[in-house]
Amino acid sequence: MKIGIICYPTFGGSGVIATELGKSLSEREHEVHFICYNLPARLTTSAKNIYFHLVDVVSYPLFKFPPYTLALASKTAEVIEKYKLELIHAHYAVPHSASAHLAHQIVGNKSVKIITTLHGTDIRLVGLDPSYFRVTKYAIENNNGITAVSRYLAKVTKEEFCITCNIRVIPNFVNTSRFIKQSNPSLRAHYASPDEKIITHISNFRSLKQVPDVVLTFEKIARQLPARLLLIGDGPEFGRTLELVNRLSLQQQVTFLHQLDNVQDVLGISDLFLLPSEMESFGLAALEAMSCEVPVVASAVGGLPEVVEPGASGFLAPMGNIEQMSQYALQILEDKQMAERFGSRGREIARIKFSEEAIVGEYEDYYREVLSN
Ligand code: GMT
Repeated sequence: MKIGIICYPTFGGSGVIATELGKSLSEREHEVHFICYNLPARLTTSAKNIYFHLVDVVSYPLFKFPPYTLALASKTAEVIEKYKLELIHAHYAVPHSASAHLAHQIVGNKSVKIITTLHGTDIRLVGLDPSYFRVTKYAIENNNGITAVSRYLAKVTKEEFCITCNIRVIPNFVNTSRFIKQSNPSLRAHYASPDEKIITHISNFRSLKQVPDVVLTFEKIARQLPARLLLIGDGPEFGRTLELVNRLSLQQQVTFLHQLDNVQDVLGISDLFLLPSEMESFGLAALEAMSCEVPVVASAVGGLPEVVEPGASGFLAPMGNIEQMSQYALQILEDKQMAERFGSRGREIARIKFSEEAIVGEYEDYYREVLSN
């Protein structure tokens, strides 16, 4: 198939999944065209069957807000025609589903089909805002196919947007060969001494990720046993988090790793992963941790119960309950057998339910189904 992928080229979950999906599809002999405003973080264009098309969002003094949505629609229409694409797969509804729909109208070619994958904040936060609600609902109802990354997200989308069209649940996936537990003593020694536990958190440091709760939970853990906290990622809450680390005098125990290309290396040496988000439609970082045999302590919100099996691969606590999260964390860190059992079950879940091979196959099946309608 000839497939166009529209996504945000950032380290965020939707961009990561879109990029990994495109790479995997290209290895399965599909021709994949990425259409983005930057080269996606995990993409190398030298790979076979992969093309990259830059969306150039031209500015003009009159524009207070450069019209990205239109530049994307224009570029998508151009790429559809030039490369005779059969399918556009947009990731993140706002504004990608609308731009893709517009491109479809522009080329007037009914044989190209549009699919959007809903990721989470595009629906629950941005899409529901009155500024974007009508256009998001319209695009969802008028695309040829819609997928959601969890049952939870499919359900809330239908309820909140009052839509009756089918939403196919295709969960996120992980490359279990790359995300694997590693015995990397030199890397481990770089971050911690042998008696210290390594606790990790990865996110885009937006307020809904509750990164300060990671620090507060860690502080309670570190009172009971020697531990280090590795914070991977960057974003709006970075300053507030740093300030909290300083206020609690945790500078020696907390390391900020900012944007990392190889998060799997750090997950591979971690003892526990914390994700206390206010909302999470899936929690890709938790899945990547599980694939590396790292037990997860997260909040019981959104689609996280579909990923983390509470009491088997980690624990889920009520959102904001730092006391409960730190107790769960200590329970795992102080019990070697439990930690190993949770780690193995996490890896098993990743391999059985969320492997790249199986889920990319589900996308291929869905593409064929949509193309045949
Ligand atoms: O808000 C974010 O965390 C970023 C966002 C994204 O699109 O990059 O993440 C969402 O999509 C991820 C990939 O499907 C999911 O794993 C995250 O759970 C989801 N974030 C939220 O629902 C908050």
